[in-house]
Amino acid sequence: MASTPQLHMLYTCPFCWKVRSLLEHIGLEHEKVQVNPMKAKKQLPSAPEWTKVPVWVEANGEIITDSTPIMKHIDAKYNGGSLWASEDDARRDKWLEWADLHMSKATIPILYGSITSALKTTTRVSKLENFGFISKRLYAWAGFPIMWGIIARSRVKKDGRKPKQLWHDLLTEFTDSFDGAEFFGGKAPDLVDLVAFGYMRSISPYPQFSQLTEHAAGMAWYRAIEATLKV
Ligand SMILES: N[C@@H](CCC(=O)N[C@@H](CS)C(=O)NCC(=O)O)C(=O)O
Repeated sequence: MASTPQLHMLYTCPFCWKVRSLLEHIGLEHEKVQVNPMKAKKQLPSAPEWTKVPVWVEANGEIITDSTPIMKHIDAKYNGGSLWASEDDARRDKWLEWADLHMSKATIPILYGSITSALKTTTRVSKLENFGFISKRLYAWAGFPIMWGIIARSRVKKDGRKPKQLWHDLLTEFTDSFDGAEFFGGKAPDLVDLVAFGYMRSISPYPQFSQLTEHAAGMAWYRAIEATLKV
């Protein structure tokens, strides 16, 4: 049995970036298990019931699934629940749902919404993830027409906005909800900040991140959270 908790993850998965951001914010020691994307479904300790990453496994073997419940669990168990605590539960719940609904959907369009960005992203993903020798090459070439042609193009079309505009609108909407404070949580980040930050941070390994850095209020907030991470 492991002596520290484990995070089973894919490097490029936005939901895993949410949990990683919380772990780095509170400085919790843990082991990262980077699964092979081609074998994830079989390898995960939560399989066959739950076949998605991230999966959190406590040292005593307890398994928690789904990124937001994992974050609440970690905050409650290791951080006295202080990031989830709020003076206004309705506001917190509303914006948590907003981030999980809208920010999660904005990552694919910016990474795969045009042929050139899809090609750049899949090449980078094939280097970052723990693929086997053959599947790494296969993914770099076969992944991009699938992600661009099948998934991303229809999402961009449905939304009607350019992926960059979509992100800028989301960052404006989110930072406007701070009512002049530095963070959603006020003077310090709370769990909603870390959820939104995690989605945005999942774009950071790619060149498309430069399109987000042009949003002044969004970047001021992003950099302020980044400064709290203990890595
Ligand atoms: N609601 C889940 C979504 C997780 C998710 O969709 N993860 C993707 C990787 S980014 C995955 O594992 N997909 C595999 C599958 O759907 O079978 C969460 O927030 O953790």
